[in-house]
Amino acid sequence: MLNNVIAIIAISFLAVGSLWGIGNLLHPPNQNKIESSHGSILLVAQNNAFNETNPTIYVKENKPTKLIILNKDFVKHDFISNELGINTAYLTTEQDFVTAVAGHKPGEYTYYCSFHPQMKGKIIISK
Ligand SMILES: [Cu+2]
Repeated sequence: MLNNVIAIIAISFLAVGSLWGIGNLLHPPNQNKIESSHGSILLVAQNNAFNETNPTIYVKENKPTKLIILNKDFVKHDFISNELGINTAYLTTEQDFVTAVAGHKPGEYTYYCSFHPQMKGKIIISK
């Protein structure tokens, strides 16, 4: 009897585990994209990248989205989007800066760190 219970529990775990695995295969977690959660976006500058992948930031037009830049590196970083008028000035280790992404015109914009040319990505404003 006890063996049966253990077997049922083991099979349940296997079933849940494989469903979870299949789910991830069908809907792979998208690493290179960031959407606002709870109305704000956190970008961590570390190892000369924003959130490891310099993700594309998605926001809605006419909806200011809070953007927090946090420097977790030992070197200075900044965050600039010329077209959207964002410039944090340089941030030192553990320094953060809160700003907003706001746009009235749907389109594709760019962001970058002026110290590290490889730290650059896109901001997409959609309707
Ligand atoms: Cu940088």
